[in-house]
Amino acid sequence: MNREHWKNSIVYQIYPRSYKDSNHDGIGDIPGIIEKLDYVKDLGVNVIWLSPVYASPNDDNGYDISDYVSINPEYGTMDDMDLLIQEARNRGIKIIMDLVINHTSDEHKWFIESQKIDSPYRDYYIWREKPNNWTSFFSGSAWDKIGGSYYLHLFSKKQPDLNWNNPKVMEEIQKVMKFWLDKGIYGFRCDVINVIFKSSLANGKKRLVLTGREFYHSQEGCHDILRTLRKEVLDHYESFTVGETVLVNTKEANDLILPERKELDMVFGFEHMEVDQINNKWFKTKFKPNKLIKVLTKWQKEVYWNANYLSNHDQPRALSRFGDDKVYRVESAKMLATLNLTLKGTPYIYQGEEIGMTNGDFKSLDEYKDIETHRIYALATKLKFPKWYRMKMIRKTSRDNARTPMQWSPGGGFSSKKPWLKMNENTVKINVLDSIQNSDSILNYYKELISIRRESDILMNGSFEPLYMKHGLFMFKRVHTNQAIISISNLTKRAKKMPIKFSGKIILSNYKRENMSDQLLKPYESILLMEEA
Ligand code: ISL
Ligand code: CA
Repeated sequence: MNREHWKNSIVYQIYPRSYKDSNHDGIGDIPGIIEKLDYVKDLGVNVIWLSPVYASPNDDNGYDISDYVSINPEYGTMDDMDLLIQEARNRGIKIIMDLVINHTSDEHKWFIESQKIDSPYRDYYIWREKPNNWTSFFSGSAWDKIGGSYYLHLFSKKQPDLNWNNPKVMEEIQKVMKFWLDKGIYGFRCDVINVIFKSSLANGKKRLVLTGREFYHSQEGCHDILRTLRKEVLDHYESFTVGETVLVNTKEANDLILPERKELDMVFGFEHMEVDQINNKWFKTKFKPNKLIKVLTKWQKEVYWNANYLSNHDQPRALSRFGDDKVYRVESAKMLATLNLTLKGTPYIYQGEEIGMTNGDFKSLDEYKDIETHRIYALATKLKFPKWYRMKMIRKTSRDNARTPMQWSPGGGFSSKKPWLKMNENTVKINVLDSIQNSDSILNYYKELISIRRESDILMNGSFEPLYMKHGLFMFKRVHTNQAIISISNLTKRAKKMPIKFSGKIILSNYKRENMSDQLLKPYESILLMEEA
């Protein structure tokens, strides 16, 4: 089996809580996903990344797992999960699941047991008599107290960190991974995988965000763990892994994915997700296309194999952030799609991106459900930021922007009940039903682009050669066996003169351009050209 079979995949991320509700409780579920598998199949993707459906008290929407080998009843049963895997396979679609092993829920039996000093589970977690100065990803101290001791939680206090210095934790997680791989899943998206090993619990250098990160960010111990998981588990299955690796640069990314390292297969970097902020994501700046183009080019040139994404369940929707969700919504959504699917690497599409869904239209704080959003709002209140500024912070950056229910029809079509999170009112004009019937829709453009991508050796395996990256224009060439496809994108709302004269056959255009004689690129225009040999 060609170990790198995953290179030719196109992955579609489903956030189960917001995809489709089948039992009228306003919450998305597994039978709902099964109902929509034909839609996913028609899109043309061949892998689904399923965000967590494990047993969880939902403090962090399932990224707080209370039992790795059972299903949250809100999402269905283990039989439903087995059926989903089978029904997906019947359609040529594989499933990767979210492996969240930096922490469990505080309601996991291991953690409940570990609260007893002399329990054999005590060292499954990180307990101390007094906290150090580390801070959480969700703001505030990374420690909370139970009984007379403190435990570490890099995320919420209901997400206690596992102690990866303890070989028993390695044993337990290997069992969990085998349980799911034996069920026929195709691998894992590994949650915050490069922070799981803590090399010291000493006080960290005081920082505005993530004090203490020098002791857990991409430590050597983490590489050892990944090599062991690969050797003892993953290499015995047809599988792949994509790591979610916060804060990594291109070298640290390669140190996790180069084949000879035998650790992960690819990683989600964040550098391109940080081009419109000052020091942290809650302080957004005006988006400058050239910054995004520069970072994407750097990762294309320096990283062995990229996991290309512009949206996910943690990020504001790319269309609202990097495109134009008002005037040029359709054109800019198609341009961003072309960009993401013609870069070198494995493309990831987030649910709703394929129909041009936008950020949420929340009007008040109580409409937000994300724990991180509420903690940041509380901190900003404590810091006496004015209310209008606090609301602006969360309107721009809250993870709930990406978690609004999937818009299946003008009336919503997600649930017959009030959804767990407010559906965007623009479902009346942005929805799957209308998109299917409209030949010029973003959805039909995605389908065409995905089929071009899946049939093109050049786009799957070709080199990346930057051609032009100025004034908001991004042009690059993909070359394979002396054939070349040129990807041209205007990331701005202004028409721009083509800086290079191209010739060749147009294979895709978001303005249905016939030829290259018109040397003016329209606002958010994208063109895919097969260069004459
Ligand atoms: O949004 C983020 C990136 O800027 C971070 O706030 C995010 O929490 C971080 O990247 C880690 O994300 C992952 O782990 C978290 C969970 O809340 C996120 O949903 C998950 O993607 C803890 O499990
Ligand atoms: Ca439901």
